Order: sequence, then C-alpha cells, then structure tokens
Amino acid sequence: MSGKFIVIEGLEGAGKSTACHEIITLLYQYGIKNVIYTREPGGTPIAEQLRTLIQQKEMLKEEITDYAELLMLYAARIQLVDNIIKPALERGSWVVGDRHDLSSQAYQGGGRKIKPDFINHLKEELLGDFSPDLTLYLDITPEISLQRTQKRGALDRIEIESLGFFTRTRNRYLALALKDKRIQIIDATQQQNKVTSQLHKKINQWLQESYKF
Ligand code: Z5A
Repeated sequence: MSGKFIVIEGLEGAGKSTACHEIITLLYQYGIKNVIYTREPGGTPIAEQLRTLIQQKEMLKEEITDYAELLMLYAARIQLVDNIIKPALERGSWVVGDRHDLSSQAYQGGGRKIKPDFINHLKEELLGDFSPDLTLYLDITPEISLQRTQKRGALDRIEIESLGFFTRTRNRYLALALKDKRIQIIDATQQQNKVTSQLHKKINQWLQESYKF
C-alpha cells in the first residue's frame, strides 16, 4: 500500500472535523493532493445506515444493547475499511479519517466497560494488522466536551450519556495513547489557533521523520 492513513480521535466537540480539514489542507501544501476523507461510523451506504441506527435515541422502542452497539460499529467499520479505505490506499491515495478503531476501544471499552480482550479479539479477526499510520488524539475534558456539544442543540443517543461515561472514555483514550508511539496527544482544550499550530507541528514532524518530506 503506498497511501497513508491518518486518523483523528477525541471526545465530541474536541475539534475533529476542523482538524481533518486542516490536515487535508496541509497535505495539499506538501504536494499530496490525492486525499480522501472518511468518518466512522459511516462512509458507505450501509455504514451510514448503521450510523443512523447507532445515534438515534428511539430505535423501534427497543434498547440497543452494549454488545449490539459494538457489533454495529464493527460492521460499519469493516464495510468502510474493505470497500473504501483499503482500495484507496492501494491506489496510492491518502486517507484522513474522523475516528477509527481507537474510538471503540475508548467508548465501548472504557465508557461501556466491555472487556478489552473481547474488543481486541474482534479487531484482530476483522482488521488483522490493518491500522492507521498515525493517530492524533485531541484531548479535552468531558466538561468542555459537554459545553461545546450543548451549544449545538439536540444531543444524540451517545451524547446524552453521563459524565462518568465520558470520563471513562477519556481515561481509556489517554491510557491507550500513552502506550502507543503511533498515537500522539494534542491538548485540545486550548484556543483553536493553538490547537491548529500543534497539529501542524505534529504532522510536519511525522512527515519529515517518516517520509523525509
Ligand atoms: N462512536 C463510538 O461510540 N464508538 C466508535 O467506535 C465510533 C464512534 C467510531 C459519532 O461521532 C458518535 O459515535 C460519537 C462517538 C460514537 N458519539 N458520541 N457521543 P462523531 O464523530 O460523528 O460525532 P462527534 O464526536 O459528536 O463529532 P463532533 O461533535 O462534530 O465533534 P468534533 O468533530 O470533534 O468537533 P468540531 O465539529 O470540529 O467542533 C465542535 C464545536 O466545538 C464547534 O462549534 C467548534 O467551533 C467548537 N470547537 C472546536 N475546537 C474548539 C476550540 N479549540 N476552542 C473552542 N471551540 C472549539
């Protein structure tokens, strides 16, 4: 595969959408113009339908169980990886992803308390050794996340979870990021321009060190 896969992660309101846009612009300045943007869950017709099911508050008057949620997220992910991301990388395109597998480790593993071994087993079976070349985790507190999302209006099924859920999710993100060199942490509690400048610094450094750009 000659393309590269860069992923942005973080709690809602961390600034992931903005960061994805910044990265695509930066890559363009490096002459990397063949870049696609993906989001998870989503990005294919089936994955987008699953996204709607996962996010809506009332689903046929039936609760989505934690395991069903996890499996729907993996179903959406494998549709996206096999049908869009891998073919793009094989063509030499770069992919900038708004969330990927780390979200499941953090939200379903940390937030929902599903055993990490079970999630890792699913990951290994479905994704094998496929993983992002670089992940940037935008770290914010659950309180800041809530402030930013509440400004947007109606909250979805996951966004209405408790502060405890988001605290566990953030803690799991941090724990996983600290033990993996391919995950870099950015303090996203700062003003937007400072977050953007950190993001540029990390990408520039990574491109220069890994690919001698
Ligand atoms: N989910 C899961 O549980 N497990 C999984 O495996 C996966 C997902 C893949 C979909 O997420 C939901 O699925 C998500 C996790 C779960 N649910 N929850 N909760 P999503 O990625 O589609 O939705 P999101 O995380 O809710 O995205 P978002 O709210 O759009 O956040 P964002 O993209 O990180 O932020 P943004 O749109 O760039 O910015 C949000 C607002 O904050 C906006 O008004 C900005 O102007 C403001 N902002 C951003 N940065 C700053 C700074 N630095 N200062 C001040 N204001 C800022």
